[in-house]
Amino acid sequence: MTIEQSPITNLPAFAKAMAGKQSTNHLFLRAALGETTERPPVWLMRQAGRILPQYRALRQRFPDFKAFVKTPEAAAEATLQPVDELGVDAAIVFSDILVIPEAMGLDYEMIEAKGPRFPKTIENQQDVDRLRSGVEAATALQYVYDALQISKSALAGRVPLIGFAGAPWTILAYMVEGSGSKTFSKARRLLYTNPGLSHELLQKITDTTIAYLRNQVAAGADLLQLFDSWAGELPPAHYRAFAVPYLRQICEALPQVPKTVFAKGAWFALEDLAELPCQVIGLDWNIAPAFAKEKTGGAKVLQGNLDPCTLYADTKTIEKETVAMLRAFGGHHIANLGHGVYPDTPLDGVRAFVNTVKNS
Ligand code: 1CP
Repeated sequence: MTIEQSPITNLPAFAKAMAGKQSTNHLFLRAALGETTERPPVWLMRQAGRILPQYRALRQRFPDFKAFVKTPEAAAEATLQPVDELGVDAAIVFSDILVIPEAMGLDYEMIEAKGPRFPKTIENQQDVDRLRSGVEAATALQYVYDALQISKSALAGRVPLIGFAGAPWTILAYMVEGSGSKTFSKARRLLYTNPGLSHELLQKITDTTIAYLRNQVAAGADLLQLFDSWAGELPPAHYRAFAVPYLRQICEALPQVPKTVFAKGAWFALEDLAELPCQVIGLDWNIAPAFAKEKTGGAKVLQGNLDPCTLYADTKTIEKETVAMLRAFGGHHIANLGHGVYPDTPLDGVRAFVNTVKNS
């Protein structure tokens, strides 16, 4: 099947543009566009990072994570490392979802081995009014666009380059909560106590994210992934009211490239997600492939969803579990884990996973 005939996409301009590119490995984009491919493409969420010795060496030059992210040459190096070391079928630009709150005026610190912390959080109308948004906020992220541009030319078409952003609900959660959280109860509480303010904040985040992702595409991103890491914290009605409409706005604003929505824990929202104008739905490991296929009705390519903990097992177990997952999806599938690879995962386990998919 050619890209133009693909049943689940309508991106003729994109298909034409791709035909002219010298990319040697189109597998990931072809699969994302719904083509039947000779094998599923494979990459890993959080593939750039501590699992790689060369990342750990590079990271030593930057005691501060944010300084690392803001040095485009270093970020591009981290972006290419998993392609060189593991032979994955896509690169993802090295950055973080928290650059958006920072660009909007809410500064954060990345605390070693703990995670992000925002000294000031969003509590009231004044806090929301003070935030920059849209094109103006997105201009502060030139370092990400530079990292994409350098990565793209260094890749020289070897594999496609993924750009990304956090989904508005997940970004709101960090801005209100001030860090990761076991319950996200402050953020969830705001949706009940001040729905109007919640929507205002979500709209400002959405406007910024759209401007940011447009710039990412201009800088060379071939596909965009939205990470809704805390989707599973919301009840279905709230996910439908406070998350899905903003995901829709973002997808609609970026018709030029294929898009993936990864909403962790949102098994209950698969039918809603299937109606978004995106091509790929990312799945976490709690979702059985058959259940996801049924709920999305064949409308989307599915990405995922091996339990990241599988990669701590022996090679034979990893091979067996990976083959079982590939069979369960049975095509229209991009192989990945159900969430980011854990930093202490043995590299041999990661290799066993990637190689099993590549030899399938
Ligand atoms: O290969 C890649 O995917 C690298 C690029 C990347 C991406 C896509 C990084 C680098 N972060 C992210 C996305 C991201 N960041 C998400 C969405 C994906 C997910 O759910 O895992 C989230 C929630 C964050 C926030 C974040 N950044 C955390 C989680 C904190 C919490 O609340 O639990 C942490 C620890 C970070 C720091 C970070 N970002 C990236 C890396 C490699 C690191 C660790 C820094 C280091 O150890 O060097």
